[in-house]
Amino acid sequence: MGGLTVARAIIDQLPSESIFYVADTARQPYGPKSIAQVRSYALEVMDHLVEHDVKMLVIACNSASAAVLRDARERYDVPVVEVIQPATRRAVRATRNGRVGVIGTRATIESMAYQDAFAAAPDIRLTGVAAPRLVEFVERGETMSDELIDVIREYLEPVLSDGCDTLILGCTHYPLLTGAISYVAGDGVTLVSSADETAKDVFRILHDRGLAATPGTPRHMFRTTGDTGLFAQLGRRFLGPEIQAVEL
Ligand code: DGN
Repeated sequence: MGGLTVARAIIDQLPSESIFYVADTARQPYGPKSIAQVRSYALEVMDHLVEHDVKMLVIACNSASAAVLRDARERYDVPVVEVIQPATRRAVRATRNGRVGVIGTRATIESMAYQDAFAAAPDIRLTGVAAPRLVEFVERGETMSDELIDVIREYLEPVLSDGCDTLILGCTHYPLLTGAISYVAGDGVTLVSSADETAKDVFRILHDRGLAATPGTPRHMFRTTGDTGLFAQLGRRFLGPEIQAVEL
């Protein structure tokens, strides 16, 4: 489901592009699963997309990006964009004091994928916190409550006590909690959304490689491996009205 925040950002930034989206809701959540398990699920979904002749693959999930990025770039001929590098680049530019926090699922944080991504910026100190409960809040539509604020406060404690001035929302569900996270983190902390930064990468690569669509009306297609009714209902919250016009 979280990938829909990335789809939203791509639709906003590249309104002529058509998206073929696969939501692996039958096997979600990826976050608590082992990296090996997430890797095999994600490669299966990407193989399916490539069979449908997509011109680019976007891994719209931090947990899946952490699990398959290296393999995916070798396995497919089309460009592969993931969500970790774009967010890292933005955070490196945004921080003024060299202290960056990242919150994500257990799979993402334990994979150390963000630590690897920041290896090229050794002066930056990274504080990573697994925040598994936040996905549950988003999926039940609870984006503003005292309980949510308390949970976020607890997760952000190490980030704030380390003096981080920049925080990566390292899970594609979290853009829907921007209000609550920003309320707890305060104005002094810049939030970096992996969804927005990934869409900028998609734009850059399509433009630079001459792969952009000609202006026109896009045709999006959304598929789910799970329950279509539930996907459509939750999808409206994640993506907005476009989900109504799609084939499920
Ligand atoms: N939104 C996914 C991510 O970016 O890692 C995790 C979703 C999940 O665990 N359901």
